[in-house]
Amino acid sequence: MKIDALPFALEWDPATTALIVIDMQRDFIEPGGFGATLGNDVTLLQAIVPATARLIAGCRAAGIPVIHTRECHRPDLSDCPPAKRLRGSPSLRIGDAGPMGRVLIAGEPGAEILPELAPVPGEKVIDKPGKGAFYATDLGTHLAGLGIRTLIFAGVTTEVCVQTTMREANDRGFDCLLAEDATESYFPAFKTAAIEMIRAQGAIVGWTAPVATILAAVA
Ligand code: C5J
Repeated sequence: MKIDALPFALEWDPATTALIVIDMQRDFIEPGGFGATLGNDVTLLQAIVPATARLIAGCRAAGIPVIHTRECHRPDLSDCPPAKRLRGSPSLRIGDAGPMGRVLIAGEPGAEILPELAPVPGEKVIDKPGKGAFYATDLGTHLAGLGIRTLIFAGVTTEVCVQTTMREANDRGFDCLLAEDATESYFPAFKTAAIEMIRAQGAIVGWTAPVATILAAVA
């Protein structure tokens, strides 16, 4: 099968495809979380929730596995490098108590996925300490077990955790397709640049397409 993506049509097989939804957590999308403590306008990210929900629903209906990731750390911070925690001047650091519990800590309300996009029973949820979802997780083993070769990506933020994971996946031999309107950045220019980078040089990292196009191909 082919999907009408950029920079050229992507050949794919729904039977060997999974959707990865990156870090659609309250900590990045709601006020008072990790994203906001860094000084970002989190309302920008809220706009992609409906398109992301449609993409998830379409993939579920087509039997395409949906995998969710959460960027978060253990309560004792043993998996959080000091360089990550101490960098910059956020209003709250990782592990500090905030309005949604301890910032970016597993099990706290802020680390949860938005209720509108919540995993259903049986869907894989990967807690990751890094920006890339392959680093220090069992994602690679899980995908190998499913026989997955193509990955559709959605989530936040485009140029940080989404693009990092796409690059990790690309280096591991997966074909990667980014859903353009189901990903967002706190910096619109960075989203535009990331999309251009991904599909430049003959899809050097992967392909991009709107959710509607992906859903038409999936149906
Ligand atoms: C960031 C992410 N931006 N999920 N995390 O720190 O992109």
